[in-house]
Amino acid sequence: MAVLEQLTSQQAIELEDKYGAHNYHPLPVVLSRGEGVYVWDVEGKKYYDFLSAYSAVNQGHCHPKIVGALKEQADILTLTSRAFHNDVLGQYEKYATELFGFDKILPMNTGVEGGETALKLCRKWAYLVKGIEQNKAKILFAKNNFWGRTLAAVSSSTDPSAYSDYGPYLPGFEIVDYNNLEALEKALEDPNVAGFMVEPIQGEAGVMVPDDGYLKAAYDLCKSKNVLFIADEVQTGIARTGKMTCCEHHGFRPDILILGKALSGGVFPVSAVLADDEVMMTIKPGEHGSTFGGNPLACRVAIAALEVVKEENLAENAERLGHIFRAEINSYIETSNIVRLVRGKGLLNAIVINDKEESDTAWNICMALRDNGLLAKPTHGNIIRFAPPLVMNEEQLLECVSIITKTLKQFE
Ligand code: IF1
Repeated sequence: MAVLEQLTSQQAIELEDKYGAHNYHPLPVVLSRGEGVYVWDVEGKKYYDFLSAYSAVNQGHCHPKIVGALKEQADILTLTSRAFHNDVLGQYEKYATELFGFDKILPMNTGVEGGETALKLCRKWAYLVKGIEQNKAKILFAKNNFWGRTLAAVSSSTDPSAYSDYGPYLPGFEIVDYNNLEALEKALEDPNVAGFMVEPIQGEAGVMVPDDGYLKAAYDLCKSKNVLFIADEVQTGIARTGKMTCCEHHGFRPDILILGKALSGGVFPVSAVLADDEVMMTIKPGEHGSTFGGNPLACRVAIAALEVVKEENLAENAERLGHIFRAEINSYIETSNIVRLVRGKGLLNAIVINDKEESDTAWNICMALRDNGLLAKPTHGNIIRFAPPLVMNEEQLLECVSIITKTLKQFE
């Protein structure tokens, strides 16, 4: 077995700095262990994890049932490729399609591959079913969307740090304002529009929750124009917002559902696209795929990860604790001027710091939170996202609230 050296935080950071690409700017903390809602750094200091690997570890770090499934399957069969069948894939497909209520599922690995798959399905459907002229199909995206790092994803991005110097960009994409039904209705007048891909809550944009009724009305508008509503629930899915999917809050089922992150409990990359036959059956053998997608290890892990969400009532817990969290932070805001507002749904929340977007206050607050035993990360300068694992209990949440308010007081 490969033996790892015992490193100090300083040594680990220096190694990454010297040998790794500089495509991230992590908070300076080096983690070496996780369990449930906690992580520990290499010096043994314990923290509450309030990022959950960007909502991938909703079930908590190293959940014994999920890791147990991983270990058991790892000794039996890990990968066959889709050139052959395996005895886990079909069972996973049955379980997941019944759970989410779709005819079929297409398994991939990362979230962005889920997005790519959804867009390919949408274009196939546009030409083979809707009857749009070849190469004319358009797909709408919301301003400030984030769905990953591929060339297609950055081609639809409105964030210069995501798209700059990566051109030329993929054509056939159009941007509409988020949370703006008039803008969507106008864009839908174009008969070549095939789909609208949207996050039910925009994560990277700073946990932007749209107005009540926006999502359902957007879905209805799409239906009236025979346009596919593609829900990117890579971050909002798997109980994060208080229901299995965020769309469930609004009483509709998208035409295409993209899941990732917590679909594996954060054990390794597992993503999926769900749709009914009219859409899914437009892709024929050989027209899309992935070496690792649908591998037996992933399927075993995903079944376990979804079972944990059900067995431990994580959606209900996220809903209940989310209300408590926002109420507690709101009562703090009444007595303070450092936080402008708190927003979110379930346990996907963010606070907006009362300072300029370019200021480093949010970063400094996250450094102080780290020192006080809680890990969170700023997004867009003055916004801090708070997304703990959903296995948290009320007592732990209240302790976290007191760490957060105590820390914020240092900045008043
Ligand atoms: C990074 C944020 C989160 C996503 C939605 C698809 C994907 C993501 C809605 C792609 C990925 C990430 C990736 C991560 C940062 C991150 C993020 F900070 F940008 F906003 F989660 F909050 N759809 N989100 O949020 O999934 O291919 O990465 O598996 O470092 O890029 P992926």
